[in-house]
Amino acid sequence: MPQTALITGITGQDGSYLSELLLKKGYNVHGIVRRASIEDPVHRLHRLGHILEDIELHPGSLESYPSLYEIVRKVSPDEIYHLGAQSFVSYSFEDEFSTINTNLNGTHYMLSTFRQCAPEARFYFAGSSEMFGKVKNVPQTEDTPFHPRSAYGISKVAGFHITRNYREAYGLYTASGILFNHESPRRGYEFVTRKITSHAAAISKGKAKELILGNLDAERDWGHAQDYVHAMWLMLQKDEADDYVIATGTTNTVRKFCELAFEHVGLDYRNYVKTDSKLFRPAEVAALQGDANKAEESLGWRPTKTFQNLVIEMVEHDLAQI
Ligand code: NAP
Ligand code: G4F
Repeated sequence: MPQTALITGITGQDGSYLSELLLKKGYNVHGIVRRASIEDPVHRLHRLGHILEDIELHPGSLESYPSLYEIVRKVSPDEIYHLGAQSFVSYSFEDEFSTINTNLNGTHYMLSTFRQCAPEARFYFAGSSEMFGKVKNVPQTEDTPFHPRSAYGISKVAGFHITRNYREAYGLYTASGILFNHESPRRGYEFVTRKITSHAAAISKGKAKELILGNLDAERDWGHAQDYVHAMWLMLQKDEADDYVIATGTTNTVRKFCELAFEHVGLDYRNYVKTDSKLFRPAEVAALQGDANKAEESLGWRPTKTFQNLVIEMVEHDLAQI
Protein backbone atom coordinates (compact mmCIF):
# COMPACT_ATOMS: atom_id res chain seq x y z
CA MET A 1 0.00 0.00 0.00
CA PRO A 2 1.46 3.41 -0.89
CA GLN A 3 1.88 5.81 2.01
CA THR A 4 -0.09 9.06 2.07
CA ALA A 5 1.53 12.35 3.04
CA LEU A 6 -0.15 15.67 3.76
CA ILE A 7 1.95 18.83 3.52
CA THR A 8 1.10 22.35 4.71
CA GLY A 9 3.20 25.04 3.02
CA ILE A 10 3.48 22.84 -0.06
CA THR A 11 3.80 25.89 -2.35
CA GLY A 12 6.99 27.04 -0.61
CA GLN A 13 10.62 26.16 -1.22
CA ASP A 14 10.69 23.16 1.12
CA GLY A 15 7.17 21.99 0.26
CA SER A 16 8.07 21.70 -3.40
CA TYR A 17 11.27 19.73 -2.82
CA LEU A 18 9.61 17.52 -0.23
CA SER A 19 6.76 16.74 -2.64
CA GLU A 20 9.26 15.66 -5.29
CA LEU A 21 11.09 13.45 -2.81
CA LEU A 22 7.90 11.79 -1.57
CA LEU A 23 6.57 11.23 -5.11
CA LYS A 24 9.86 9.50 -5.98
CA LYS A 25 9.35 7.27 -2.96
CA GLY A 26 5.88 6.29 -4.19
CA TYR A 27 3.79 8.35 -1.76
CA ASN A 28 0.38 9.81 -2.51
CA VAL A 29 1.09 13.49 -1.92
CA HIS A 30 -1.58 15.93 -0.73
CA GLY A 31 -1.11 19.59 0.06
CA ILE A 32 -3.08 22.28 1.85
CA VAL A 33 -2.99 25.59 -0.02
CA ARG A 34 -4.69 28.94 0.34
CA ARG A 35 -7.66 29.37 -1.95
CA ALA A 36 -5.87 32.27 -3.66
CA SER A 37 -3.22 29.80 -4.87
CA ILE A 38 -5.76 27.61 -6.62
CA GLU A 39 -7.21 30.70 -8.28
CA ASP A 40 -3.81 31.98 -9.48
CA PRO A 41 -1.76 28.86 -10.21
CA VAL A 42 0.70 30.56 -12.59
CA HIS A 43 2.06 32.82 -9.88
CA ARG A 44 1.25 31.08 -6.65
CA LEU A 45 1.92 27.46 -7.63
CA HIS A 46 5.01 28.18 -9.73
CA ARG A 47 7.29 25.87 -7.72
CA LEU A 48 4.87 22.96 -8.25
CA GLY A 49 4.10 23.44 -11.95
CA HIS A 50 6.08 20.36 -13.04
CA ILE A 51 4.33 18.01 -10.56
CA LEU A 52 0.83 19.50 -10.38
CA GLU A 53 -0.66 16.49 -12.14
CA ASP A 54 0.86 14.11 -9.59
CA ILE A 55 -0.28 15.74 -6.35
CA GLU A 56 -3.65 16.64 -4.89
CA LEU A 57 -4.23 20.14 -3.51
CA HIS A 58 -6.91 21.08 -1.00
CA PRO A 59 -7.94 24.67 -0.32
CA GLY A 60 -7.72 25.44 3.39
CA SER A 61 -6.47 28.02 5.81
CA LEU A 62 -4.08 27.77 8.72
CA GLU A 63 -6.34 30.33 10.40
CA SER A 64 -9.39 28.07 10.17
CA TYR A 65 -9.56 24.97 12.34
CA PRO A 66 -12.68 23.57 10.60
CA SER A 67 -11.05 23.77 7.16
CA LEU A 68 -8.01 21.85 8.40
CA TYR A 69 -10.17 19.33 10.24
CA GLU A 70 -12.12 18.48 7.10
CA ILE A 71 -8.97 18.01 5.02
CA VAL A 72 -7.12 15.84 7.56
CA ARG A 73 -10.25 13.72 8.03
CA LYS A 74 -10.70 13.27 4.27
CA VAL A 75 -7.05 12.60 3.40
CA SER A 76 -6.37 10.38 6.43
CA PRO A 77 -2.60 10.77 6.07
CA ASP A 78 0.14 8.47 7.34
CA GLU A 79 2.57 11.38 7.60
CA ILE A 80 1.88 15.09 8.12
CA TYR A 81 4.57 17.65 7.33
CA HIS A 82 3.59 20.99 8.81
CA LEU A 83 5.72 23.51 6.90
CA GLY A 84 3.21 26.33 6.40
CA ALA A 85 4.28 29.54 8.14
CA GLN A 86 4.96 33.24 7.76
CA SER A 87 8.65 32.45 7.35
CA PHE A 88 10.23 35.87 6.72
CA VAL A 89 11.86 37.08 9.95
CA SER A 90 12.05 40.75 8.87
CA TYR A 91 8.33 40.85 8.18
CA SER A 92 7.61 39.48 11.63
CA PHE A 93 8.84 42.80 13.08
CA GLU A 94 6.34 44.65 10.88
CA ASP A 95 3.42 42.39 11.70
CA GLU A 96 4.01 40.46 14.89
CA PHE A 97 0.36 39.61 15.27
CA SER A 98 -0.28 37.84 11.97
CA THR A 99 3.06 36.02 12.26
CA ILE A 100 2.18 34.70 15.71
CA ASN A 101 -1.40 33.91 14.67
CA THR A 102 -0.39 31.94 11.58
CA ASN A 103 2.62 30.22 13.05
CA LEU A 104 1.38 29.45 16.53
CA ASN A 105 -2.36 28.91 16.05
CA GLY A 106 -1.73 27.24 12.69
CA THR A 107 0.56 24.72 14.37
CA HIS A 108 -1.83 24.20 17.27
CA TYR A 109 -4.78 23.68 14.89
CA MET A 110 -2.80 21.18 12.82
CA LEU A 111 -1.75 19.25 15.93
CA SER A 112 -5.28 19.18 17.25
CA THR A 113 -6.81 17.97 13.97
CA PHE A 114 -4.06 15.35 13.76
CA ARG A 115 -4.97 14.17 17.25
CA GLN A 116 -8.69 14.11 16.45
CA CYS A 117 -8.68 12.70 12.92
CA ALA A 118 -5.43 10.78 12.29
CA PRO A 119 -3.82 9.89 15.64
CA GLU A 120 -1.91 6.97 14.10
CA ALA A 121 -0.12 9.34 11.72
CA ARG A 122 3.35 10.82 12.22
CA PHE A 123 3.71 14.60 12.49
CA TYR A 124 6.66 16.80 11.52
CA PHE A 125 7.00 20.39 12.77
CA ALA A 126 9.28 22.86 10.97
CA GLY A 127 11.30 24.31 13.84
CA SER A 128 14.07 26.79 13.18
CA SER A 129 17.55 27.84 14.28
CA GLU A 130 15.93 31.27 14.86
CA MET A 131 14.73 29.69 18.13
CA PHE A 132 18.34 29.90 19.42
CA GLY A 133 18.43 33.64 18.62
CA LYS A 134 20.94 35.23 20.97
CA VAL A 135 22.91 32.02 21.14
CA LYS A 136 24.01 30.54 24.43
CA ASN A 137 26.47 27.99 22.98
CA VAL A 138 28.46 27.59 19.79
CA PRO A 139 27.70 25.38 17.93
CA GLN A 140 24.03 24.93 18.79
CA THR A 141 22.71 21.46 19.60
CA GLU A 142 19.32 20.06 20.63
CA ASP A 143 20.28 20.97 24.24
CA THR A 144 21.12 24.63 23.62
CA PRO A 145 18.62 26.92 25.41
CA PHE A 146 16.33 29.05 23.25
CA HIS A 147 16.47 32.86 23.26
CA PRO A 148 14.40 33.98 20.25
CA ARG A 149 14.85 37.55 18.95
CA SER A 150 11.73 38.11 16.83
CA ALA A 151 8.01 37.33 16.77
CA TYR A 152 8.93 34.69 14.19
CA GLY A 153 11.44 33.05 16.55
CA ILE A 154 8.99 33.24 19.45
CA SER A 155 6.24 31.62 17.35
CA LYS A 156 8.59 28.77 16.44
CA VAL A 157 9.67 28.20 20.06
CA ALA A 158 6.01 28.03 21.08
CA GLY A 159 5.23 25.69 18.15
CA PHE A 160 8.16 23.48 19.16
CA HIS A 161 6.90 23.20 22.75
CA ILE A 162 3.31 22.44 21.73
CA THR A 163 4.57 19.79 19.31
CA ARG A 164 6.65 18.15 22.05
CA ASN A 165 3.76 18.40 24.49
CA TYR A 166 1.50 16.45 22.11
CA ARG A 167 4.14 13.70 22.13
CA GLU A 168 4.52 13.68 25.91
CA ALA A 169 0.89 14.27 26.93
CA TYR A 170 -0.99 12.22 24.35
CA GLY A 171 1.59 9.69 23.19
CA LEU A 172 1.36 10.93 19.59
CA TYR A 173 4.22 10.65 17.11
CA THR A 174 5.50 14.22 16.74
CA ALA A 175 9.00 15.20 15.65
CA SER A 176 10.54 18.65 15.26
CA GLY A 177 13.40 19.52 12.98
CA ILE A 178 15.46 22.46 14.20
CA LEU A 179 16.59 23.43 10.74
CA PHE A 180 19.29 25.99 10.08
CA ASN A 181 19.04 28.23 6.99
CA HIS A 182 18.64 26.29 3.79
CA GLU A 183 18.50 27.77 0.36
CA SER A 184 18.14 26.84 -3.30
CA PRO A 185 17.20 28.32 -6.66
CA ARG A 186 13.61 28.09 -5.35
CA ARG A 187 14.27 30.41 -2.40
CA GLY A 188 11.97 33.45 -2.16
CA TYR A 189 13.49 36.72 -3.42
CA GLU A 190 13.01 38.40 -0.02
CA PHE A 191 15.65 36.23 1.66
CA VAL A 192 19.20 37.50 1.57
CA THR A 193 20.75 34.69 -0.48
CA ARG A 194 18.28 34.95 -3.36
CA LYS A 195 18.37 38.73 -3.19
CA ILE A 196 22.14 38.54 -3.65
CA THR A 197 22.20 35.93 -6.43
CA SER A 198 19.37 37.55 -8.41
CA HIS A 199 21.08 40.96 -8.19
CA ALA A 200 24.54 39.60 -9.03
CA ALA A 201 23.04 37.98 -12.14
CA ALA A 202 21.05 41.11 -13.11
CA ILE A 203 24.00 43.47 -12.56
CA SER A 204 26.30 41.26 -14.64
CA LYS A 205 23.79 41.45 -17.52
CA GLY A 206 23.37 45.22 -17.22
CA LYS A 207 19.81 44.88 -15.86
CA ALA A 208 20.52 46.43 -12.45
CA LYS A 209 23.11 48.79 -11.03
CA GLU A 210 23.44 48.08 -7.33
CA LEU A 211 22.33 45.90 -4.45
CA ILE A 212 21.18 47.42 -1.15
CA LEU A 213 21.52 45.18 1.88
CA GLY A 214 21.39 45.39 5.67
CA ASN A 215 23.85 43.69 8.03
CA LEU A 216 26.70 42.19 5.98
CA ASP A 217 28.39 40.79 9.08
CA ALA A 218 25.56 38.44 10.07
CA GLU A 219 26.70 34.81 10.02
CA ARG A 220 24.53 31.91 8.97
CA ASP A 221 24.98 28.15 8.63
CA TRP A 222 23.64 27.79 5.08
CA GLY A 223 22.75 24.41 3.58
CA HIS A 224 20.81 23.20 0.54
CA ALA A 225 17.02 22.73 0.82
CA GLN A 226 17.11 19.41 -1.02
CA ASP A 227 19.36 17.93 1.67
CA TYR A 228 17.15 19.34 4.41
CA VAL A 229 13.82 17.94 3.17
CA HIS A 230 15.48 14.53 3.09
CA ALA A 231 16.20 14.97 6.82
CA MET A 232 12.50 15.74 7.45
CA TRP A 233 11.52 12.46 5.84
CA LEU A 234 14.20 10.49 7.73
CA MET A 235 12.92 11.86 11.05
CA LEU A 236 9.48 10.38 10.45
CA GLN A 237 10.92 6.95 9.59
CA LYS A 238 12.38 6.37 13.08
CA ASP A 239 10.50 4.06 15.47
CA GLU A 240 10.63 6.70 18.21
CA ALA A 241 9.79 10.34 17.56
CA ASP A 242 12.49 12.86 18.52
CA ASP A 243 13.81 16.34 17.72
CA TYR A 244 16.90 17.00 15.62
CA VAL A 245 19.20 19.85 14.65
CA ILE A 246 19.83 19.90 10.90
CA ALA A 247 22.81 22.00 9.84
CA THR A 248 26.08 21.89 7.93
CA GLY A 249 28.26 22.93 10.89
CA THR A 250 29.96 25.72 8.94
CA THR A 251 29.08 29.40 8.95
CA ASN A 252 29.69 32.22 6.52
CA THR A 253 28.90 35.92 6.60
CA VAL A 254 26.43 37.65 4.29
CA ARG A 255 29.51 39.50 3.00
CA LYS A 256 31.18 36.21 2.03
CA PHE A 257 28.01 35.14 0.21
CA CYS A 258 28.15 38.42 -1.75
CA GLU A 259 31.83 37.93 -2.52
CA LEU A 260 31.30 34.44 -3.97
CA ALA A 261 28.15 35.30 -5.91
CA PHE A 262 29.67 38.38 -7.57
CA GLU A 263 32.96 36.61 -8.16
CA HIS A 264 31.07 33.94 -10.10
CA VAL A 265 29.88 36.57 -12.59
CA GLY A 266 33.34 38.17 -12.76
CA LEU A 267 32.58 41.18 -10.54
CA ASP A 268 33.86 42.58 -7.25
CA TYR A 269 30.90 42.91 -4.88
CA ARG A 270 32.50 45.99 -3.23
CA ASN A 271 31.71 48.02 -6.33
CA TYR A 272 27.97 47.20 -6.25
CA VAL A 273 26.81 46.33 -2.73
CA LYS A 274 25.67 49.18 -0.50
CA THR A 275 24.12 49.05 2.95
CA ASP A 276 21.10 50.86 4.30
CA SER A 277 20.44 51.05 8.03
CA LYS A 278 16.69 50.64 7.31
CA LEU A 279 17.40 47.01 6.43
CA PHE A 280 19.00 46.23 9.79
CA ARG A 281 16.69 44.37 12.17
CA PRO A 282 15.61 45.80 15.54
CA ALA A 283 17.03 42.66 17.18
CA GLU A 284 19.45 40.68 15.03
CA VAL A 285 20.50 37.06 15.31
CA ALA A 286 24.19 37.75 14.84
CA ALA A 287 25.59 34.27 14.23
CA LEU A 288 24.28 30.72 13.89
CA GLN A 289 26.21 27.49 13.64
CA GLY A 290 24.58 24.10 14.10
CA ASP A 291 25.85 20.77 15.33
CA ALA A 292 23.96 17.98 13.52
CA ASN A 293 25.83 15.07 15.13
CA LYS A 294 22.66 13.60 16.60
CA ALA A 295 21.01 13.54 13.15
CA GLU A 296 24.10 11.92 11.67
CA GLU A 297 24.28 9.23 14.35
CA SER A 298 20.58 8.50 14.62
CA LEU A 299 19.27 9.19 11.10
CA GLY A 300 22.43 8.67 9.04
CA TRP A 301 21.87 12.19 7.68
CA ARG A 302 24.69 14.35 6.36
CA PRO A 303 24.62 17.37 4.05
CA THR A 304 25.78 16.49 0.53
CA LYS A 305 26.17 19.98 -0.99
CA THR A 306 28.83 22.57 -0.20
CA PHE A 307 28.30 26.26 0.47
CA GLN A 308 30.31 27.21 -2.62
CA ASN A 309 28.26 24.94 -4.88
CA LEU A 310 25.03 26.29 -3.40
CA VAL A 311 26.03 29.86 -4.27
CA ILE A 312 27.05 28.87 -7.80
CA GLU A 313 23.86 26.86 -8.41
CA MET A 314 21.72 29.82 -7.34
CA VAL A 315 23.65 32.36 -9.44
CA GLU A 316 23.58 30.07 -12.49
CA HIS A 317 19.83 29.65 -12.12
CA ASP A 318 19.31 33.42 -11.88
CA LEU A 319 21.52 34.02 -14.92
CA ALA A 320 19.41 31.53 -16.88
CA GLN A 321 16.22 33.30 -15.73
CA ILE A 322 17.45 36.48 -17.44
P1 NAP B 1 8.48 29.47 2.29
O1 NAP B 1 9.11 29.21 0.99
O2 NAP B 1 8.30 30.89 2.76
O3 NAP B 1 7.04 28.75 2.29
C1 NAP B 1 6.11 29.03 3.29
C2 NAP B 1 4.84 28.27 2.99
O4 NAP B 1 3.89 28.60 4.02
C3 NAP B 1 4.19 28.65 1.65
O5 NAP B 1 3.63 27.51 1.09
C4 NAP B 1 3.10 29.63 2.08
O6 NAP B 1 1.97 29.62 1.22
C5 NAP B 1 2.69 29.01 3.40
N1 NAP B 1 2.00 30.03 4.22
C6 NAP B 1 2.47 31.20 4.65
N2 NAP B 1 1.53 31.87 5.33
C7 NAP B 1 0.44 31.09 5.31
C8 NAP B 1 -0.89 31.22 5.81
N3 NAP B 1 -1.27 32.29 6.50
N4 NAP B 1 -1.76 30.22 5.59
C9 NAP B 1 -1.38 29.12 4.88
N5 NAP B 1 -0.16 28.94 4.38
C10 NAP B 1 0.74 29.92 4.58
O7 NAP B 1 9.26 28.72 3.46
P2 NAP B 1 10.29 27.49 3.38
O8 NAP B 1 11.66 28.05 3.25
O9 NAP B 1 9.79 26.48 2.43
O10 NAP B 1 10.18 26.94 4.87
C11 NAP B 1 9.24 25.92 5.22
C12 NAP B 1 9.05 25.92 6.73
O11 NAP B 1 10.30 25.70 7.36
C13 NAP B 1 8.50 27.21 7.31
O12 NAP B 1 7.70 26.86 8.41
C14 NAP B 1 9.73 27.94 7.80
O13 NAP B 1 9.41 28.82 8.85
C15 NAP B 1 10.57 26.77 8.27
N6 NAP B 1 12.03 26.96 8.23
C16 NAP B 1 12.64 27.35 7.07
C17 NAP B 1 14.02 27.46 7.05
C18 NAP B 1 14.75 27.88 5.80
O14 NAP B 1 15.93 28.27 5.92
N7 NAP B 1 14.15 27.78 4.63
C19 NAP B 1 14.77 27.15 8.20
C20 NAP B 1 14.10 26.74 9.34
C21 NAP B 1 12.73 26.63 9.35
P3 NAP B 1 1.73 30.73 0.07
O15 NAP B 1 2.50 30.22 -1.13
O16 NAP B 1 0.27 30.71 -0.13
O17 NAP B 1 2.26 32.02 0.60
O1 G4F C 1 17.87 35.45 4.50
P1 G4F C 1 17.32 35.97 5.77
O2 G4F C 1 16.14 36.86 5.67
O3 G4F C 1 17.05 34.71 6.67
P2 G4F C 1 16.88 34.52 8.26
O4 G4F C 1 16.40 35.76 8.91
O5 G4F C 1 18.14 33.92 8.78
O6 G4F C 1 15.69 33.47 8.34
C1 G4F C 1 15.65 32.32 7.50
O7 G4F C 1 16.30 31.25 8.16
C2 G4F C 1 15.67 30.85 9.39
C3 G4F C 1 16.52 29.71 9.96
O8 G4F C 1 17.53 30.24 10.76
C4 G4F C 1 14.26 30.39 9.06
F1 G4F C 1 13.66 29.95 10.18
C5 G4F C 1 13.48 31.53 8.46
O9 G4F C 1 12.18 31.08 8.11
C6 G4F C 1 14.19 32.01 7.20
O10 G4F C 1 14.12 30.98 6.24
O11 G4F C 1 18.45 36.78 6.56
C7 G4F C 1 19.71 36.20 6.83
C8 G4F C 1 20.64 37.26 7.40
C9 G4F C 1 20.04 38.07 8.56
O12 G4F C 1 21.01 38.20 9.56
C10 G4F C 1 19.74 39.43 7.97
O13 G4F C 1 19.84 40.52 8.88
O14 G4F C 1 20.92 38.22 6.36
C11 G4F C 1 20.85 39.53 6.92
N1 G4F C 1 20.56 40.46 5.85
C12 G4F C 1 21.37 41.50 5.48
N2 G4F C 1 20.81 42.23 4.51
C13 G4F C 1 19.46 40.52 5.09
C14 G4F C 1 19.61 41.64 4.24
N3 G4F C 1 18.38 39.73 5.04
C15 G4F C 1 17.42 40.03 4.11
N4 G4F C 1 16.34 39.22 4.04
N5 G4F C 1 17.51 41.11 3.28
C16 G4F C 1 18.59 41.95 3.30
O15 G4F C 1 18.67 42.92 2.55
